Amino acid sequence: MSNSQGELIKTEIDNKVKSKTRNSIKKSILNHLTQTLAKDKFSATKLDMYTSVALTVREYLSERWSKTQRAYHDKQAKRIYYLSLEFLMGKSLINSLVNLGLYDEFDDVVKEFGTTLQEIDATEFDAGLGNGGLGRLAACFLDSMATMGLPGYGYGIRYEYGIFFQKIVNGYQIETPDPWLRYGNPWEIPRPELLYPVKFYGYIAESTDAEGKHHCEWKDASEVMAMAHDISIPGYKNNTVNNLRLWAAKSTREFDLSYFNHGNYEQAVSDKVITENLSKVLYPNDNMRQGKELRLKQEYFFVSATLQDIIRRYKKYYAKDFSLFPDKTAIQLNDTHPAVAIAELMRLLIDGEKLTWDESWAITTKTFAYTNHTVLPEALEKWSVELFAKILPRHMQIIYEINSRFLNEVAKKFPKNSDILGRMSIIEEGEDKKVQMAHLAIVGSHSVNGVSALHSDIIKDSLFKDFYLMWPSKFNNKTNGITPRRWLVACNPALSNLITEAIGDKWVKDLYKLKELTPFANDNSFLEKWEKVKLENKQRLSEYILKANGIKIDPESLFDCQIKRLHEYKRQLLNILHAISLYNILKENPKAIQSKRTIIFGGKAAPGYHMAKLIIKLATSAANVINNDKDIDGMLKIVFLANYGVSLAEKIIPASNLSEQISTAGTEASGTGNMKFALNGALTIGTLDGANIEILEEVGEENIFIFGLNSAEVDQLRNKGYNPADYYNSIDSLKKTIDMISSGFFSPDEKTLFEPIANSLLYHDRYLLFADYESYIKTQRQVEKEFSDKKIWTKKSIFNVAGSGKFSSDRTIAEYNKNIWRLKSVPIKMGRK
Ligand code: NBX
Ligand code: IMP
Repeated sequence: MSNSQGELIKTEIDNKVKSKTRNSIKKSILNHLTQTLAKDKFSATKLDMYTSVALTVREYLSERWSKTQRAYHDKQAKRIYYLSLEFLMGKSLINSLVNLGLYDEFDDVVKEFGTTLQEIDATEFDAGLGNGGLGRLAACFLDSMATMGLPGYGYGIRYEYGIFFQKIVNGYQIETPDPWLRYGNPWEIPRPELLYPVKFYGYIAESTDAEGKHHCEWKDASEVMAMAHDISIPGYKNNTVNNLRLWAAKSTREFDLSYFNHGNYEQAVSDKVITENLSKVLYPNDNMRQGKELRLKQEYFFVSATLQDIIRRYKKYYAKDFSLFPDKTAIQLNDTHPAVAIAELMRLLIDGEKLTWDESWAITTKTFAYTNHTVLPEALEKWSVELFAKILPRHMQIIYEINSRFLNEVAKKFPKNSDILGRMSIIEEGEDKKVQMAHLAIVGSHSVNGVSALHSDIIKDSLFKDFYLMWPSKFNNKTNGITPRRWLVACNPALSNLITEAIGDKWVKDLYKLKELTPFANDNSFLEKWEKVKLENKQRLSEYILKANGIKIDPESLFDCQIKRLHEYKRQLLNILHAISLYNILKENPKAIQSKRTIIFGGKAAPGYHMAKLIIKLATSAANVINNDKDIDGMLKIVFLANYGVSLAEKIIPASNLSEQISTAGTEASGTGNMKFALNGALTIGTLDGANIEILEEVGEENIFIFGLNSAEVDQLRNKGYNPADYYNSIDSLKKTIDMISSGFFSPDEKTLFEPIANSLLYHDRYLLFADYESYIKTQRQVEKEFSDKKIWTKKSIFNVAGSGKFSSDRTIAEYNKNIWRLKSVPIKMGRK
């Protein structure tokens, strides 16, 4: 048999299998429409179609899920538990199909039903169970763990309401609730049998038994039940399906009954509602402490249920022998939000399993690892001791004991240094004593990591310097990453196909392979195809913008995007200052610049963060004035896209030319949006902050626009004494811009509206916008010049994609696994059951 005959036979077999798969997909969708939902062709809605398709996809997932979970049990594999208050999953349909390798088959079948996957996808709600980077990182990590065949579990809260919907009304942000579960969630499987009690309040009764052993009992506590809901996490074409387990609060039956027995039915019902409020809503603050009682209860609720579940799984094989626990269990804390787990594991081992303090502490510290995501002081979690002791009396005792033993060690290590004890204590002394959760997390973990090289250095050199001196080997870096499955294959199919045509498809699992694109930058026909893909993506986004905002933009213009949470340190204001100064230049001469520009903003402000909300109003107000000014000949447009989230990012990023990553150096721990843009062929304009530094290293300085002070220079300037007024007085265009803002040029009906913004810059400028202003403006002129040469820009776009290999979350997870978790991957074979 010749080679080509062999190929033919193989193709024929493939086609037969595919057609069989198509038939069974079609049968299953029909079955769900008619049997599960009791609909017919007269009554089926779009939602019914979506639900039927999703339930069909779920069948493929479920089979693999069971196989995977069984394999982990059979191998008694070591597991990694990723504990996070946030999982920003976005939509599941397309991603599941891509990872299952069934996209084309489903695409064909749904066409027979007179619809398309894109149309069905539009019906799905985002699972918006997170604020921003930290929550999305958790979602990317789950995808990578599954793709690498690692026994990874996500554990979190099944919030009934995710991050709020943002509407823009009259230029202002308005928040409305996100009822993502209203029409059911075909991706989750409720597990009513998996139910754990979680206690709050009450007091600790201490006693000593006949043998002289000390016992603590938690009495008079109120109890809430945690009920599991499971969500499948498919790996990319490898049959692995891991689990994301989210807990919902349920009231206990006894609780209801005690009132009921006394005839107080109404009270019973109202208490049930109050209890179940625990998992009602995600706190919408990112990088800002709030200190609310309900938040601390959420943290403990999910931690306690999770540890009970982990211990149940462990005990199945090892009963009461906990000596192997750290060899079978790794727990990664996604920031300090789940750090109470350290005290909870101690409690479960000491009070529950009757282990000694020393045994329990050895197990605990070998099990936990902590990831820090911020250096902003206002974001570091601290809980008042009073509140903590009220809600978790036993944990407060345990934390005091951990602290006292820890401080003894510190005193031994640093004798004659009394200041250091106060600085390192887990308890911050003062009128209102506080539990410093980061200190607890560091003391109770064997690994502490930052999320980019610079950030990890800052942690060692300043934020946690004392701890680093005490335990240098605990500290390490794990530069963040993103999953190329969602952030290229699924969101940018045209570019993804073009890349695969050029270099094959191995890059999807081995992103460093993108380097092989480099020589194609010299291939003119490839450059044309690349440019065409980008233009078509921009045309699609332009249509969306016209529909959403009623603004007509030129798809050929430079798409300049800043999409991220609204925060002063991220400096959306610096971008606005540039827009206004560019407007002033164009007002004098519309031909003064070389490229037409569309500035696109997207991002939510925390509902209580007034300055961030005012910045949104300034962006929309400036957009109104500038977009409607005939004098500038359409050379500049500004668009604020409402309700930025995972799904909107998937639309914007493939259409972007320029990625704005302009935080004050030393403030953005890493950034991951920066990586998504580079992977989709946008060039970055950015400061030497977070992972921007590593993007620069990977793509080369000719292919990125770096400006502004570096983090050492920022420190120096602050130490020297920074005076923003000096810049205002000496830079004409800056002065003019600030004066326009403060004098009401953009708010003619409310002249003083933006004064607080101008004043905060003039008199404080905590994030040094003025210091970086000139460098930023100058670099933006360079951007326009380079964008005007299509060929050079396209080459640089290719070099950005070619240099993005490092930023796969597969690489990040491989590093976590090699240095911290040390798990073996477990291959899953399908075939006969
Ligand atoms: O975590 C973000 C950082 O700001 C980014 O630089 C980093 O890339 C990303 C992933 O490592 N932090 C973040 O998103 N924080 C929060 O969303 C947050 C949420 C709740 C909270 C504090 C912070 N209480
Ligand atoms: P868990 O890991 O104990 O939460 O169980 C999750 C799934 O793993 C179960 O629904 C079973 O499909 C599978 N499983 C549980 N226990 C065993 C076992 O002892 N051997 C093989 N598979 C198991």
